[in-house]
Amino acid sequence: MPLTTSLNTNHPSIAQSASTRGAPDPWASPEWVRHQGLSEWVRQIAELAQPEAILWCDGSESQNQLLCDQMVEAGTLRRLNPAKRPNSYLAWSDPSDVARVEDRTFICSNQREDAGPTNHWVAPDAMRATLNGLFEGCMRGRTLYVIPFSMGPLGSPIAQIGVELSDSPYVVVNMRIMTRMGRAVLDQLGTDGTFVPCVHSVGMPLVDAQGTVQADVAWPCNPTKYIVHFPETREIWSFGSGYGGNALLGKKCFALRIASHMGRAARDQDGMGWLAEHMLILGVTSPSGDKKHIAAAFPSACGKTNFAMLIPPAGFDGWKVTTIGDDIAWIRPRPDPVTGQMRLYAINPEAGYFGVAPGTGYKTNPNAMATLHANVIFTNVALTDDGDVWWEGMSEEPPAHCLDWTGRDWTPESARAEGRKAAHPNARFTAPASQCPSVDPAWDDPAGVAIDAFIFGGRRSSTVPLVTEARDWVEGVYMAATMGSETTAAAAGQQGVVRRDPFAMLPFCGYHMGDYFAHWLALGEALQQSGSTVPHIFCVNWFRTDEQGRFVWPGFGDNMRVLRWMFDRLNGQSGGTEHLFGVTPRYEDLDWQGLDFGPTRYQRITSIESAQWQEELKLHDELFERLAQRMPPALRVARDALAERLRLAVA
Ligand code: TSX
Ligand code: MN
Repeated sequence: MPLTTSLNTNHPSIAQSASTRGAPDPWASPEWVRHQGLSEWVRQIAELAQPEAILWCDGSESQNQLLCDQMVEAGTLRRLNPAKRPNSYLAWSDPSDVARVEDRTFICSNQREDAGPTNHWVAPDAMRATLNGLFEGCMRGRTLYVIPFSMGPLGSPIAQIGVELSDSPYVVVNMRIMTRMGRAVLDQLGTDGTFVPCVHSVGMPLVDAQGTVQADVAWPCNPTKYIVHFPETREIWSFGSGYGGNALLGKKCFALRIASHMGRAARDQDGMGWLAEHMLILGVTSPSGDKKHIAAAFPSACGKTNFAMLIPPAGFDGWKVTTIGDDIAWIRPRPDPVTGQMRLYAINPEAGYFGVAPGTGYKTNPNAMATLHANVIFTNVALTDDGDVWWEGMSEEPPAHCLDWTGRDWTPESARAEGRKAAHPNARFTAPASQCPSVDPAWDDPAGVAIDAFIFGGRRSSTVPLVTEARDWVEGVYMAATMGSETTAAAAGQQGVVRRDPFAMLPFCGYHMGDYFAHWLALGEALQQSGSTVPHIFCVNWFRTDEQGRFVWPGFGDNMRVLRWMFDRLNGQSGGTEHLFGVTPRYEDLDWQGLDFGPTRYQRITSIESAQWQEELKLHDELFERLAQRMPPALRVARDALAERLRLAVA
């Protein structure tokens, strides 16, 4: 049956499909499914994709075990040595299906301008026609899995429900770790609740149109890939990839692209709206028990997960960092139950970590390593001879022999000779958040945690100082809007190119980036109008280098020194010096206990060079030019004020 209308089940135009009366219905939903709109939508997609069977995922241990066993049988998963890594599995993907495909990612808003110049856009009708063609019969010979999931604690006022239909059992078992998944979600949804429909296929049917049966492969996928979002009707369609952000549709597609649009649209209803951000959330507790919550945005390759699980260094006895989330934050204004003041409450919409494995090690992130002790799905890491996993950066000593992520023999010698990595650089772990030793007691609290500060960071070898506090909300939004990060491509010459990634949201915003800046400004304005204080905003840079290209700041646990300065600033208890674009601690404003780091080195990572900032401003202007049509005037004012301070500094 061709699909001619929006597939949003909440839309009144959805067609009721005819079921055969009397005859047993192979596609009937189980009795515990009480949402008729959901049942009808599942049937409609099944009629299009023509799977051999439909399986409703209930989230149970037994069903999960069955799927894992089937995938082991099929060669999709390898069971790891239960003595080393209990209840854990390894998947090796097709070598062509290893990362998100930004070139194939589309925001199909009704109006092209609403997607903005930084998103790929296709007219919704044209895209629906394309998708109908691709999805017709695409699940022949496979099982269609119905995956009900909640982004956020079940029943939280900030949470949202989605249902993903997928022909990939790998997706099912990953979604079970990354979200609250299963029957309890449908109980929450009731008979007429709202959900975001997500349709996913690996795009490799096992039976062709003539009925000829094909053998399956360990990692089915299709060279043609589409990752499609319809923001106005709140639907997601994904075709051709089984990998991470392309296939686990609750994460980047829903929790960032669709949810960012939802949060912005909600402003038209309640005057404030909410935020869906590419941010970790952490708690900092002082020795006296005072606690603050901080949300932080970093582009990829800046160590976001490491920062979320930071362990304070020696000399910080009694200080504690706890993890609420490592990748995404949903943030909503609500009155503080005690003071009545509006505050921003954040939840982590996810239930697990889908983290980059290479670079995660016992030295750089012991909390992550402990999280990975059991119940993990690894993807594209190496398999050791004793049935465990390994990747570059996990330990100083590589195994003498292993199978690399493509299944070939790998030794340290072959690596040196051929420059071949054991793990793919984008290899991943999927692990339950609850297993993290630093997990915050409130990580699962439906109410969320009240945010006291935002941090924006990037990887910059020069120009941007270790830490700067914005003097007000607009200055902070300007910092976030202009943040950039240097590329870390291994190829010589490519390294060190600054790429703008405003709010670390460039690939993840479901609408025009200029409108997104305006939403942040409006929310801050509304909070302040209501008599509330807004969170402080900081920008950080752990990555300044010396003349030899060596990192000057030790980073990792020592970033606690910066966190402590922020903590004290929030209490009005630490000093700093004002400069071109904010306030930076003087040497004596940081706690140096336990670290030998003198004022001369400190100067290297906090100096502000006017010549560098003149170049930097030109790069800001390039971004603003690109977004010119919808650039909020307040950010232009902030830009001009910075330019004027720079002019005075040079003069
Ligand atoms: O994650 C990182 N963080 C945040 C940690 C809480 N990384 C890893 C790179 C990103 C994936 C960092 N790398 C950090 C950092 O703060 N800083 C650096 C740079 C650096 C690299 C190696 C050293 C020091 C700094 N090594 C030694 O000093 C021995
Ligand atoms: Mn991310």
